[in-house]
Amino acid sequence: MLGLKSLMALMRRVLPLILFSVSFLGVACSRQLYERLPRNTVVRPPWYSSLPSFPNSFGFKNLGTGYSPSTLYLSDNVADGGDVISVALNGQIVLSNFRIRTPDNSPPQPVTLALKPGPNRVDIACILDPDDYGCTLQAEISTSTAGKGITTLNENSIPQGEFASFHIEFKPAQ
Ligand SMILES: [Ca+2]
Repeated sequence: MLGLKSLMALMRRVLPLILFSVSFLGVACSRQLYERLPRNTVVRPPWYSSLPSFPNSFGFKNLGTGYSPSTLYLSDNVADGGDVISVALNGQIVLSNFRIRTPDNSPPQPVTLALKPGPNRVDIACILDPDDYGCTLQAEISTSTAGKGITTLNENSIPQGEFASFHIEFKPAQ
């Protein structure tokens, strides 16, 4: 039978070896995991697309993104006059009868966009324009939070009952 003393002596000799093996295996595993990570993790920022503008762009620029879904952040661009809008993506309503606010009054309204590769049509309808200056808004496309993307605004206000259109071009990032 092994005495307690000799058992302790054995452990003293064997334990460092066990610890070393475990830590070596750990390093080897995480190294292996690291090797399998994709090499390219650069996030492609959104851009202004060179697609032709719609006749009813009302001054909106076309936008481009490498990611779907991307988020469109919407705010009132001029006075907080009570503009109410609806937004459609490729003919499907994604935001209905929403009252936009200026950035100092409220954080921008996020709208998640599931995009198809190529051009995607965004229609913004001016449902209500209480101050009669038309609907004036800014739309920021971002792949993360508001303030990290690029913004377009309609230079010409959209009269109540009309809608403005622009493209979001989706080119999947590699
Ligand atoms: Ca207005």
